[in-house]
Formats: sequence, C-alpha cells, structure tokens
Amino acid sequence: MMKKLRIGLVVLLFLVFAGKIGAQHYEVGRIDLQRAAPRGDDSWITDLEVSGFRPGASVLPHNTTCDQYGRFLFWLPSGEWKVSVKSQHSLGTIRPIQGRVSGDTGFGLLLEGDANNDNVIDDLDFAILTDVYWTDSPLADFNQDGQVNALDFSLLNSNYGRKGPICYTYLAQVSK
Ligand SMILES: [Ca+2]
Ligand SMILES: [Ca+2]
Repeated sequence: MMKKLRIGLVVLLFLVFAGKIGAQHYEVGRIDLQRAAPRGDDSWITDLEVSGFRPGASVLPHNTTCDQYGRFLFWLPSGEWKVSVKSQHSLGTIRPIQGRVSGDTGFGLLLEGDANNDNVIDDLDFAILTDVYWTDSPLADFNQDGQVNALDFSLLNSNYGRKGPICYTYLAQVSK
C-alpha cells in the first residue's frame, strides 16, 4: 500500500513538473544602455528584473543578467503578456509580447538615474548621488564605469522627472 502511494506521488510530481516546464518557454531579450563605452564593453553587463503582466494573472518577476551586448534570457508562460525590464538604477520599459517570438525581443533604452529603484527619477535620487559623489558606490554609478562623477550626474539630470515603466513603442517613436 505504502509503495503504491509513493509511486503515485512520484508520478504526480513528475506530471506537475512536466506540465510546468511545458507551459513556459525562454525568450531572448535585448536592451540599450546609457554607458560611456560602446556595446561590447563589460560595463554593459547589468542585473535586470523581468516581470510579466496580464489581466487576472499574477506578476511573474524573475532576475536575469544581460551580457556585454545587452542580450538576456527570460521566460514566459504561453499566451499574451506585457513584459517589463528594469535595472536597479534605471527606469523600466514595458512592451506587449504575443506568443512565442522568433529572434531577439527589443525593449528599448533603459534611462539611468533611479538610484533608489522606485521607477521615478527625482530629488531622492539626486540626494543619493550627492551622498556618494566621488566614490565607487554602485547606487549612483549609473554608467557603470566604476566611479560616481559628473557623467552620472549628467545622466540623472537629463532624465530628471521621468517615470517608468516607459512603453517601448513610445521610446521608439521619440528616438526617431
Ligand atoms: Ca528614484
Ligand atoms: Ca559612473
């Protein structure tokens, strides 16, 4: 009796696991970053949080890291989702994804300056930058060159007052 119960439990766990794996798939995302060095430099390697949204569904946040070319892996269950991407010191971007995508999925430019990671660039971020100016603090090293200085202030200043997540299609329009 106990043996049959154990076998049944193993089969059940396998089916649940197989169903979970089969219902989701991996995608390749791509972002642009405000860095002093061009794409391909190690300063582009950045930790990201990816979340999926749709009416009635739970948020699915997960952490990933982009490579020096701004590419990263993320996963989604099948179906239509709005997907946001954010780093710890940038505003997030968001875009719709319908079904499985072939090739890279672009998420646009992540605007730097969100030192306290609340998806708004304002006085609170400026206060943090002031506190850690001329240090190597990652909090306000927005261009990830190893030092908090005028280049980081310039990024915060140019993005001041903006809020995330920013729709990727809007970013594509204003960049033309
Ligand atoms: Ca902020
Ligand atoms: Ca810097």
